[in-house]
Amino acid sequence: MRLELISFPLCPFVQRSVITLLHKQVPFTLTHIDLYHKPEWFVAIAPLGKVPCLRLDDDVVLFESTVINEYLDETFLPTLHPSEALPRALHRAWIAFGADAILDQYQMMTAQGDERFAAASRQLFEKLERLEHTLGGAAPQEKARSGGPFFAGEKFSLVDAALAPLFMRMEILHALRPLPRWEALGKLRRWAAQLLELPEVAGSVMPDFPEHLQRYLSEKGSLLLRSA
Ligand SMILES: N[C@@H](CCC(=O)N[C@@H](CS)C(=O)NCC(=O)O)C(=O)O
Repeated sequence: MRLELISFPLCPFVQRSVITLLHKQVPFTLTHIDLYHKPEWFVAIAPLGKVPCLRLDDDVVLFESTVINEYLDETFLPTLHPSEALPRALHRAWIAFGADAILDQYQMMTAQGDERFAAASRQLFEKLERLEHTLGGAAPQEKARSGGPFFAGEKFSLVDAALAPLFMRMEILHALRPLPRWEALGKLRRWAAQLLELPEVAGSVMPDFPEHLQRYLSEKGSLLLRSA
């Protein structure tokens, strides 16, 4: 089966699927498009007009990163999802949580005006702090953890693939302008560091990704670059 992932190079949702494909060592091609000038062929095949889309054998098109990742996970075994229904449901819930945090992060990176910037930052950091406390607490999924390095302990899961793009951007932003509330999240940062070292995560973005992201932020007039 031929797999073509349709991408925008800076998109964290595409990155979720690239990580999953690389982790599972599944051959695929990557087609980048310009989201500001969407090609007609893309508009025709993408029901929501968003990347990622996964085209199978030039025929069927899947869309939505969580759906694409679950399809890849079920098709190219072994699975990265827990085998039991409750932990699997919790993993799906945290993947959805991660998607919301990615959107908050995007809002923070591109907010125009101090009020919007403050609101987006507040929403993002409240989520990150909640995640930090969940990792240390008595939530049901914690019982499966064996002290890291990943979300569910020793085994890399789809939660790791889904959150690594968020963490990669947090570290890049923190390097551009110190973010004390991120710095304070010890467990998340240890988890992030483990993820960012993995070849499937490091190789999921173009070379010089931090510089590309910084250029994008600069074009967007990001308030994060104010003191950079
Ligand atoms: N829920 C979607 C979100 C994908 C998404 O927002 N992609 C952005 C780029 S990062 C996009 O294609 N935006 C184009 C648009 O909204 O027109 C997923 O998980 O795949």
